[in-house]
Amino acid sequence: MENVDLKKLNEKRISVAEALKNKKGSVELAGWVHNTRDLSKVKFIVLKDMSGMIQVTGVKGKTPEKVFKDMDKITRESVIVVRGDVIDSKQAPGGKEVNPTEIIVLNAAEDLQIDVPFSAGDESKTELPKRLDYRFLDLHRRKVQAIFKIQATLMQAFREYMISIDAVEANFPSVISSSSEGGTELFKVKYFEKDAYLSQSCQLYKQMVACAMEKVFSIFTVWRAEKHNTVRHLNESRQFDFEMAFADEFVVMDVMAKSVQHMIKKVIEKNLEDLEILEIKLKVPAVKYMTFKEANELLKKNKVDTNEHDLTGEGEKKLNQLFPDTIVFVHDWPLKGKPFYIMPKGKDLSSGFDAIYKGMEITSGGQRVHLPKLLEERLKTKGLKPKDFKSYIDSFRYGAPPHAGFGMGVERLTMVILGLENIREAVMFPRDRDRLTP
Ligand code: AMO
Repeated sequence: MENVDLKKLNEKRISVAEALKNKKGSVELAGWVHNTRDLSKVKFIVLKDMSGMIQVTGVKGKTPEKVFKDMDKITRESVIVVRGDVIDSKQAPGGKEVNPTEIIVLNAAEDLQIDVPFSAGDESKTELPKRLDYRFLDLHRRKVQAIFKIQATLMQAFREYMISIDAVEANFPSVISSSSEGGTELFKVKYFEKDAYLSQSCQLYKQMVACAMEKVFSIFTVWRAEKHNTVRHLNESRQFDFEMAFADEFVVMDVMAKSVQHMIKKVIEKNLEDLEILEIKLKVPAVKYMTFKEANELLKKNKVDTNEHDLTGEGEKKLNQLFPDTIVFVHDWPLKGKPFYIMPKGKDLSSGFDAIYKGMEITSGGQRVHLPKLLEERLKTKGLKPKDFKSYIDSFRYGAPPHAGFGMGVERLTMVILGLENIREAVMFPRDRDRLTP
């Protein structure tokens, strides 16, 4: 184990991608040992960093003796600095290799095969629960990195789109005093002498801000104490939230569709290599609108079981088969199937909607109740106490425009566009019923 001057290393080091692209002659690289191979007279290390992989080739009699001698002793995932010369090589992957003059081991990895039954190689067949137990190692894999690089692009592109329509990014409290979605799926926390809860959504806050600042957005973490363990639910997840004044559900469905189209376009542009690693072909989605009644009639016609107040999982899958690569907005949702803050439309229907994409609900939203009297009624109908929502109801007494918005699951969107079987693959460190570490 040796020390190097990290400031100097940063000044001199180039990335593997740069070395592969156009560099010849002396270089300094740093990264992880992906693999080693010993053919007795020739030894190889495959070095990886975030930009790619390059072969480091030692040749007996040519490579400095000590460097050559130690090359095959370096364990996989060890962190090394390689100094040497980049040369063209027909046999090497990428057409270039490094002839090392010096290899410095910054931190040797313990032997993975012995200490943990885990392989950090891209070919690893390790099951998801084990991978999540060793997520810090799992994150060394290019396939896993590709997922999170794409997710980062989604978040960046969401921000970009929102800023382009003059929405203001907002932060909201994560500790709240009462439910924001109705129901009982809240994590209780102690807040000094009071009982409080972890935020289940920023719903009430984004509405209050939109009523003052017109357009607001956030990428917000939410907690839901649902006990079920499914491949599409997390207990801690993130949402792309948007809220807009002077808008109904049709205005915000359009905003959502355009934001997702922009996000996917950016992924196609920026993450070409990551999509290749994951073997995903992405298309910018088309958009389709239908009422809940129309959706259910269509599903019945296709012999799919339907539900009175919600779409069934099977129904969501069928909509994807009927309209592939399309965001299907199902609006005029039954009032009973939507939370108290959604504006009623007549006696039984609402201004709420869900968006289904690639066989799964990714978003729900709608126009909100901005009239205090009606809001009190809606709360009572849902078995909630208006006094627990005093400041929220009061906010609509002093200049609240009609408004609408949506919340879209960050992990759900990542999951569906990358065809992941389990939503946990779309979170670096998932929190579910059983998992609180790492
Ligand atoms: P909703 O509860 O439908 O609506 O959530 C919005 C979107 O967030 C994602 N999502 C989840 N993802 C993973 N695990 C969960 N447990 C989970 N729960 C929800 C889904 C879902 O479509 N305040 C409203 C939105 C609004 O009206 O603006 C809300 O939270 O993709």
